Amino acid sequence: RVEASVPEAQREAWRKFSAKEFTTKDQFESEVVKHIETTLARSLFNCDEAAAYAGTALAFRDRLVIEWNRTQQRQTFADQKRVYYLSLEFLMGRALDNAMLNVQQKDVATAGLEDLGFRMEDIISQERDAALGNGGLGRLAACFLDSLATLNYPAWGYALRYRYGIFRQEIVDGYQVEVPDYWLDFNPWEFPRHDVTVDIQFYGEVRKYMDDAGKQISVWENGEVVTAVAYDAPIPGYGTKTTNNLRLWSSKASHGEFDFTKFNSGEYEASVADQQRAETISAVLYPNDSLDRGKELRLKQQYFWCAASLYDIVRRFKKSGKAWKDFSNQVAIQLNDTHPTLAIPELMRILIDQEGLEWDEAWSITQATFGYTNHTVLPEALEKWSVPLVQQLLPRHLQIIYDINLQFLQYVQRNFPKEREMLGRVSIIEESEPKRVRMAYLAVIGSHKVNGVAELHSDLIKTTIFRDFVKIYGPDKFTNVTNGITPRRWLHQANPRLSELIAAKLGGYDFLKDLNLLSKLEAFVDDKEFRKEFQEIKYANKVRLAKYTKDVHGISVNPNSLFDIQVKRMHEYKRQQLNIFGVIHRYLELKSMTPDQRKKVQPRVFFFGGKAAPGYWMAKMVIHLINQVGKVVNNDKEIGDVLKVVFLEDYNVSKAEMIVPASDISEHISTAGTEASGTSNMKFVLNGGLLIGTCDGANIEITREVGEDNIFLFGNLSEDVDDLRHQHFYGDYVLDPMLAAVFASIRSGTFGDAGQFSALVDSIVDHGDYYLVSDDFKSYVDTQKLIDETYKDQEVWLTKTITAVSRMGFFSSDRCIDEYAEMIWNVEPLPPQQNGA
Ligand code: T68
Repeated sequence: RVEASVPEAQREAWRKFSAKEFTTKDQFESEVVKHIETTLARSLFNCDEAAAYAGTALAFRDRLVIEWNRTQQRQTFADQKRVYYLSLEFLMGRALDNAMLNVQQKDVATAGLEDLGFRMEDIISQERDAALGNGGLGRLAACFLDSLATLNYPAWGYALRYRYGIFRQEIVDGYQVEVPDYWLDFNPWEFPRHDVTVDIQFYGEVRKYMDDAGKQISVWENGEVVTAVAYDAPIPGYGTKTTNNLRLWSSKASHGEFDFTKFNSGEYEASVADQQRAETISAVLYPNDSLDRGKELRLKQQYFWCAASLYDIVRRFKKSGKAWKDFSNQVAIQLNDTHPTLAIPELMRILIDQEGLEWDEAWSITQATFGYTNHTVLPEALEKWSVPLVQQLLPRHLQIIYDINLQFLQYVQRNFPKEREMLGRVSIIEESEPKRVRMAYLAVIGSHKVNGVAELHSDLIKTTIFRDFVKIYGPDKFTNVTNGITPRRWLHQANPRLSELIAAKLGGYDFLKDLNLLSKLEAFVDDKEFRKEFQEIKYANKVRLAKYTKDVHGISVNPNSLFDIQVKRMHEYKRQQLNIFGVIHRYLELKSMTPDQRKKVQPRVFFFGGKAAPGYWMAKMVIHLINQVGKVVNNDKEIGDVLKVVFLEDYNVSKAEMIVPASDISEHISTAGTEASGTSNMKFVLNGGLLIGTCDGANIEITREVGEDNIFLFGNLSEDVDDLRHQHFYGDYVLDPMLAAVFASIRSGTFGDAGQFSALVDSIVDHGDYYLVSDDFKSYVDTQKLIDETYKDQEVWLTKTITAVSRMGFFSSDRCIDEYAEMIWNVEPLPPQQNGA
């Protein structure tokens, strides 16, 4: 309904009774009690913490929805360019705490809950994580949503509504066991939009015919149809009324509950099976974070999501009544990795087959619309889909991909006539058996900008995987946007006391919106009172992690020890094995000391956490080794508190919020050139911890910002990696002797049956040490020694941590989003009007 068409009397009634946001404690309590008594049908006498959480969440959800409706209306009226962030993963974690802080009503709610007999902490911890992601890539998407809303950009996220998020990890006898994460039992944050559905086709065939004007028309028909249903989640910005939308698609059979023809003819089972097959598409998040497995269901997920999202985006554009040439002035679509690359041929299909545009016009619209972010150079992670599979599932898209490739190769041939070998190298189709579609090349060719996620990484993609494309398109198509993190979740929410201390010094919380203001903290680096409080906060955060470690894992650790933390997905390139070998080395040294010598050693606790992909047996072996080492070391009476090893089970976003603020040192020790950026490195420094790291990913820019004195770098550089690998290949190197001693102790059975770990040891000793553990071992051990020495002078350490915090402004995801907006999307913010309209 257009406003003018509604009679004044009706308008008056709507205005009078329009939903209002609570602003006082009493109003909040009244909302909570109403939800508990009516929505949940409970009472004072059977309201447990779960129900109190539900009531609180529903009260806040109502609040968000009011602003979310207004934001959507405002964005529709403003009619300016919108950003669509396509990501198969959004690792959101918990929503309640974030919502309370972003709308700045946590104090009101804390007081209200207390009146009703509950403690805020207990209520927050009732919520399950929305774990719709694997790791850094998915969490980056979540931080970006927070920044987009906070900076008032008109932006939508699009993903799948997985019934099962990333698996829960249990450790049984030291081994990882995967448990399904069924998280949708109660999810107050989503709104089903049963009226927003899209029918998506798979399989079938392409029929070509000439229309009356003699133009060739392609029709994709006779396929199987699955319906996408939209579920929306509100994304509140911090300290603004802008509330954006995350739209998640769920799959269901296109004919609703049952196929009634089948049902009526007695084929009950078959009709249910159809339904289940359709629902399988959005059933589960693939748990591989850096390996492409090429499974058909994964391709189905990708197309289902791309097609539903594009349909939605195009529908919205068409409502504006604008001409197609304006599409890329209204729409920017960012491809988070290659997972949504099918959106490129899908938009071409819509424009050509359905809207009747000519190829060239469709292609220039498509290129102008898309931007592509690359997150890896690891060859095993680059997506390549088998041509026969694409042919069968998406026959029309394969034709379009071949046409894109043909045009592209002709262009290359014209411009580089002498470089015939280049054609095979840059072709979208890899001439393997079977042939495969190189999705990264399709993404580069179909986008107007390609970015890496840290400076080194953005340089590397230009000299390795996309080298030829830099020559073809020129260097300006490639750019860098160094990753960032949202200070709302990773400082204010995870470390409220530190946030409060900073606010007290800087005269308010403006730094949460402009993180560069942190630089003003440096003036307080010698302020005695400030230093004391800063140190007390770190200690309290360590005490909290120590308590958790005792309660959950039964391991006592002393919070006065140096807390050393490595939490991230388990992967050989991230080198948790280097860390645990370092721990074993330390243990062997301690065992060779006299008790008096041992007393002088800086006590340390090594915390590990992270999931291994279920089929990645080497990563699982490292988990097992860590647990075996822990078992031996933690029970060694001679060692006591001087060394402890803890594997924190089921690392996830909400646990990160507790773990990150508790570190003295965290480890970011990937083989140089392999970690695109890393983002937890930024979180740890922002929370007053220092890093030990290689010259890799964003570690390099963190060093530039905080200064070389405030970080512990070690190891070989990325430019040396090729040569070193060569030397291993030709047997032209010596295994580091300290590492040899570590292996000898593993082989002698110190940590249980040595056979269990032989593949891990052999990969280094006999199979080329691809990740250069031996080459970096000495430098790593020496640097850990330096850390022990430095930590002994707590005043020096404290100065380093405070200085580093004050220099972290650059790593806010707000800075990233402004860079994307300016360099890639060309979109402007749409701030809410002061009068609330
Ligand atoms: C990470 N990638 C990078 N991938 O490893 C990390 N992959 O260096 C970077 O900081 C981060 O992205 C953000 O840019 C991932 O997390 C995945 O999770 C993934 C998931 C599915 C398929 C492939």
